[in-house]
Amino acid sequence: MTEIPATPSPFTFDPTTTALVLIDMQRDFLLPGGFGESLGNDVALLRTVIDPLAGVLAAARAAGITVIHTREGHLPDLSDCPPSKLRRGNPSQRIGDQGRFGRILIRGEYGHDIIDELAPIDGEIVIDKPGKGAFYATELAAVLHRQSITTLLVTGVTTEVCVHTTVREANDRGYECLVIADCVGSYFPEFQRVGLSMISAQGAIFGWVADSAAVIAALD
Ligand code: C5J
Repeated sequence: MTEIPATPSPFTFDPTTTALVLIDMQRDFLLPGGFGESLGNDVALLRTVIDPLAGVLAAARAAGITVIHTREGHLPDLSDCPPSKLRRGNPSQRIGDQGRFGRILIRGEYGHDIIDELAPIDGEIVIDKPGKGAFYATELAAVLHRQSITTLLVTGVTTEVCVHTTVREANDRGYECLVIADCVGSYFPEFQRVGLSMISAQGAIFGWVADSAAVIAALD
């Protein structure tokens, strides 16, 4: 067992039953000129996550920890996208429309894939998800069960949307979650702050929060 300093209390995990989860580190959300920016967001806030997350990913790979990447997106015919989701957002840039990096959030398009800095390598799991949560309508639960994973180190974007939804889903399924504070990002600084507080409040109601340095030191 490994113990690291965390909020609200030290977090203990066994690397052999732990997975590092990278949520939606996709070009559509992170690249300047992409979908995220077209919605009026400052992608620089999300891009601060890339370097610390690259460090955690390298440490996890060196330690032999299971690595799981997720991608939010839809089939080209949008049959897996509820009309309610399709109607949301800026009318000129909706899911399935042509964007600078291909059709927005459509599987197989350049913009849908993971940024080069964090690209999956052979043996890593990639979960394609149509929703915000990584458990909804995906094989994630089966993959974790098959690998006897009980603990998730959660990273990615955005803190208050897909990270939060996934952590909440994971809680209800009995997983212990540690959210790595500098490896999750939001377009909105106040959502980042409050989103992290909500995870660890009330004695870790959803999980624990720690910095990448603590996680990297523990995996060394
Ligand atoms: C959003 C996500 N923000 N990955 N997706 O729509 O958080």
